[in-house]
Amino acid sequence: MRFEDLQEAFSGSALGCAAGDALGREVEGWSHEAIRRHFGLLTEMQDGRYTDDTEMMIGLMEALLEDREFDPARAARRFLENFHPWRGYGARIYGVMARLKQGLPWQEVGTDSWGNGAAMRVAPIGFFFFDDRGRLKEKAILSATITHKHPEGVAGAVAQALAVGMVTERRLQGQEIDPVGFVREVSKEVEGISPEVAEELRKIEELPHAEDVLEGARLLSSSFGCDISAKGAVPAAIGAFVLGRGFREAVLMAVNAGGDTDTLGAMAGAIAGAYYGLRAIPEGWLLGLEDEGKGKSYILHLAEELARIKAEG
Ligand code: F2R
Ligand code: MG
Ligand code: MG
Repeated sequence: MRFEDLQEAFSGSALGCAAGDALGREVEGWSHEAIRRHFGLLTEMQDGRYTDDTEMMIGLMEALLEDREFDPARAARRFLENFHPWRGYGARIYGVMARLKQGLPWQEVGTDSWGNGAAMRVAPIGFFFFDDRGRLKEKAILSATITHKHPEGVAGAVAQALAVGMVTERRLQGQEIDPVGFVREVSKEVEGISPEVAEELRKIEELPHAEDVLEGARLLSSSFGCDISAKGAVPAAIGAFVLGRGFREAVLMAVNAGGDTDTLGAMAGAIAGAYYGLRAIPEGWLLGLEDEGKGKSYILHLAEELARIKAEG
């Protein structure tokens, strides 16, 4: 596999996640109607700051660079090292971090959470293991259970990782996505972990065509929970990728759907970024993204290093 091709997909996914996260941050928790009333259509990010979604994704990329087989103990250590509460974390994650700080092993710090936090950060597992579905699933489950032990929290992470992995594979093979087949495959793979999440995913097949971004956002908002749960958010994000024609449309549909907007943007951005590539991310969004410390240059560097490892085999 050519480094340049892998780099375009891996960087697109990682920075796509950060851009979607930063775009949605300002309106996290707002309803679709409230965003529409205030902005018409929200298209520009405020200050380019990302949230917990990207901070934890960075931890997974760092852990993969330390050990390409993925070691959950290293990932948990990175989550704690990178933890900035002001980025806005799920309520249960503060307890997870406190237990890690006390020195508890990673197997003992998580909760029975069905939140979308394991899915929002999982993109690197998806693109790094895109060529081995068995390992992709195994590592997505391992990475989820550090914090999320409820089957719906785990299934959401597996579905999101699979979506990223499958589109990465299609892109690298130069093949187009068949949306119905793609959704069926993802849904089938998670049926055994959570039939409830699998059922929500199948709803994507029933979505009508959206004329424009606002129509797509409205459809997502009325069809899915779009909330802090894995079951409500992951199908909406995958739905945004399926409905959107290109990276920008997919992310705008996700964010303007309302609800858990930073997370919907992060997940739709990670899938669309892997499929359409780094070059498809609007220049203005990339320019606006924070760059000091572990900002966009650092994320780009991590994605490039992962692509280099993959290219070397
Ligand atoms: N937390 C936020 N945003 C709110 C604060 C941001 C605000 N703008 C600020 O600046 O302060 N966003 C982030 O949280 C979501 C991911 O959450 P995660 O990682 O899944 O956390 P957690 O705590 O495990 O689950 C989330 C909540 O879901 C409910 N819940 C989960 N499992 C439950 C169960 N078994 N029983 C009952 N409730 C359960 C709880 O309320 C959890 O706290 C993303 O949106 C990310 O952006
Ligand atoms: Mg967040
Ligand atoms: Mg969120």
